Amino acid sequence: MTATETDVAALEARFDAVVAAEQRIEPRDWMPDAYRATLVRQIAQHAHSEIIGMQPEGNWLTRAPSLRRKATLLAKAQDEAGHGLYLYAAAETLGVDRAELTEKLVDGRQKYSSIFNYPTLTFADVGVIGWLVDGAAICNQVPLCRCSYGPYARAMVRVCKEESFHQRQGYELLMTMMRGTTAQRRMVQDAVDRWWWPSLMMFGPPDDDSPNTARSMGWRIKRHTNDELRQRFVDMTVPQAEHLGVTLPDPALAWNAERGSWDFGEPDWSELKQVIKGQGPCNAQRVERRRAAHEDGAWVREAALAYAQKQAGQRQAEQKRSAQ
Ligand code: BYC
Repeated sequence: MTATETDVAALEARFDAVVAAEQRIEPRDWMPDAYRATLVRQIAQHAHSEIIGMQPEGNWLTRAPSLRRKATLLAKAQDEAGHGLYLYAAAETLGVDRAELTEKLVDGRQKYSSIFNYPTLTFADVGVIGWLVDGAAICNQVPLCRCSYGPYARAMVRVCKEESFHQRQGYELLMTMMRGTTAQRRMVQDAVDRWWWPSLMMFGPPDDDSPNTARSMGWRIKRHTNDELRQRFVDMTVPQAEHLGVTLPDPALAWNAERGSWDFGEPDWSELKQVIKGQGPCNAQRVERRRAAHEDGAWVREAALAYAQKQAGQRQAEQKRSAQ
């Protein structure tokens, strides 16, 4: 072994020991290149999902049925912008630049969650996104608070607290509609019928078709497989659906006393593949809208940069004066 090989072996051993001891890897620590690349991939996708995820709900901001509903929806969308920012900041600790990540998103070189490629046809969709989509996000993200990479794990703590509020506002909205007219109840059921299967697909492909899971679990980035989290979500959601008075659109849904869990049907995995490939109902529109917003915002970024440079120049001049 050369001296360099010995050094790398020692660094690897330390990295493995930190991960095995459930401690955190921090930005300045040595990490394998593939671990860094996996984190950049997942955190960037996650950040993009938060930002693109504002679009389906944003569609209803100008048409919310009351001032209270509008204020709540605005606050939720603002939280999502905040989540995107924490996550881009976490990705930057790995040595990538957020401008470059945004370029990759709008060029179709990086992904975002499949769920945001479905249209929001009625106001009930706003409630169902809160209940099911944020509910699925919570199941997926609570374990990420124990992810081995410190900045990602810490960002997730606050994100999860806010997602819990989002889920409750969605459920409360749906409860209100279910207490309303027959037309409102139908609207809720229709939204549940359209969002149920895409929500199950948020957890990713089935375990036997998930190329990244085994390695990500070995590194303790992911703490559970896609299928484990999907099952957890179904078990959590079925009683909530009963309480709400809606039917989940799956004839195979049945309590399995032996497993102590709900059996459920197979999502249409070919649909997930199509949506991930960019061929879902709203992919083109979502990316185009993101590109336009990025271009429209160029002047804000330029102004902020010019202001920061001016401030830095003034600070330097002051330091020079006080040193004289
Ligand atoms: N959509 O080997 P796999 C939110 C990709 S935002 C698109 O299982 P992995 C919210 C996957 O990336 C919620 N792509 O991958 C915001 C991989 O492709 P690449 C966003 C998907 O990474 C606003 C390939 O398929 N949450 O909550 O081990 C309003 C094979 O998959 C999807 C996160 O981002 C999908 N559904 O597991 C309301 C959570 N599934 O990159 C709510 C963080 C899979 O190899 N991310 N792919 O080309 C994760 O936990 C994991 O990355 C996943 C996938 C479970 C999503």
